[in-house]
Amino acid sequence: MKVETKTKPNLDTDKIRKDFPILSREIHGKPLVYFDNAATSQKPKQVIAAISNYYEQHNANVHRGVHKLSEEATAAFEGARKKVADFVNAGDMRQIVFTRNATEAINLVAYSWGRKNIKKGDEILLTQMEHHSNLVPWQLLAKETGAKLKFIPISESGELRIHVLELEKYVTSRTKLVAITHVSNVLGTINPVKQTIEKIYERSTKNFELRPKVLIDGAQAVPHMPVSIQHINPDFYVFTGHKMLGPTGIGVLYAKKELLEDMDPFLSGGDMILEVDWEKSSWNYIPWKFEAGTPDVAGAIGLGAAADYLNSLGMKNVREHEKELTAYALEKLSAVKDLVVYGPKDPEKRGGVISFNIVKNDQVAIHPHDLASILDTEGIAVRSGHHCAQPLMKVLEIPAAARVSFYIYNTKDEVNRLIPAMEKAKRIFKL
Ligand code: C6P
Repeated sequence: MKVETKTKPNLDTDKIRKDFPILSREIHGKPLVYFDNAATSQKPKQVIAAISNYYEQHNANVHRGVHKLSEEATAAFEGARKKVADFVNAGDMRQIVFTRNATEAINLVAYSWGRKNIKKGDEILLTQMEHHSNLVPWQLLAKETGAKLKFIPISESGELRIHVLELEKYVTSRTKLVAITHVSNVLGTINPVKQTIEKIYERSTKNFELRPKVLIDGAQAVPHMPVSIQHINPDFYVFTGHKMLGPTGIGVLYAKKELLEDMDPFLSGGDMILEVDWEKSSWNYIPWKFEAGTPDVAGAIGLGAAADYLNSLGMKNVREHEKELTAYALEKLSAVKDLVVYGPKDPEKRGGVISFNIVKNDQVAIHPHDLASILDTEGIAVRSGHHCAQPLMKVLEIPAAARVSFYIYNTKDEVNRLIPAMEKAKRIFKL
């Protein structure tokens, strides 16, 4: 029997790359290698065209006019909400609130739900691997209310320690909210959010009067793998458009319907009201109760087009492509002497994010900013710094890290260019 050794690639990167005009740019005379996708992704022609087409043909304010253009703009805006709801299997599109980004979505929950439900002595449980966006809003809430923050620790391999004994320590009768990232933007760790939520629910319903609410930060998950919110079953789930081929300025909050109904508005003004009198007002239906003022109509339409684009590739293929590239890059990087990679070694357990340092005698030997600048001279864009996760840097005992992060258009040939560029940096630093 003939054994098939060459399998079909998950994505046709040659074809995909033609959709991204920016990828034909040269940087310092070298073809651009864009490895900073966890910060923001590039945008395909289809998304750019959807935004241009809206401004050229349908531009009007939404939910306000009875004229044709306003109806068209409203239909495109609400159509985008439906596309986004379907993309993450949210169930009901009324549970999708458009925000500016993931950060604003978390702040919305911290203000509207948190100010009403968190009291002195309550506990908010986070993890050691949270992005500042899923930490600072809870710090402010805790300071204002007298609540306490607790943190699920991470293991040596950069995974959450969430076995039963740990959860007994961290989930108590006072825990009112658990907020966890789905995928770490530094370690790449894919957290088992469904199982974690189940364990938390089980522990709290067995032992306590109330179960805590759970918020999942999906900023680094939704762009890169199939996500079914109904399957994961969180109370809140947030993500951001610009990391998933969409434009900047548009993000998403998903929440359970009864929570949205019960929460007070975050921002107030036009469009979020039903009736306004001199002294008081009543609120619009969800989700518009949380979308005060003229929304980012073009942004939502661009995000809808991004969801269409990703659907046309298939999110399973996107995940497989990134997994293969990550495994390849981890193997290639392992040949670079003195290079330390943070996070799980197993590509199954991580997304397409690899943070690393050149370490000698337990010290970071090339500052990641220097490393990133040298890679830039080779046309390779990577991020360096604390990655908006300063407390995690303390846990890892490093000042900063360099990070490559992949997406649908990245290739093994590009990874091959990374290795000599790293060696060049080492030569410059005489390492
Ligand atoms: N991380 C990175 O380079 P906004 O800025 O609101 O669109 O996304 C915030 C955010 C929230 N959670 C996680 C896990 C994230 O990674 C990010 C954004 C970027 O890692 C920019 S700091």
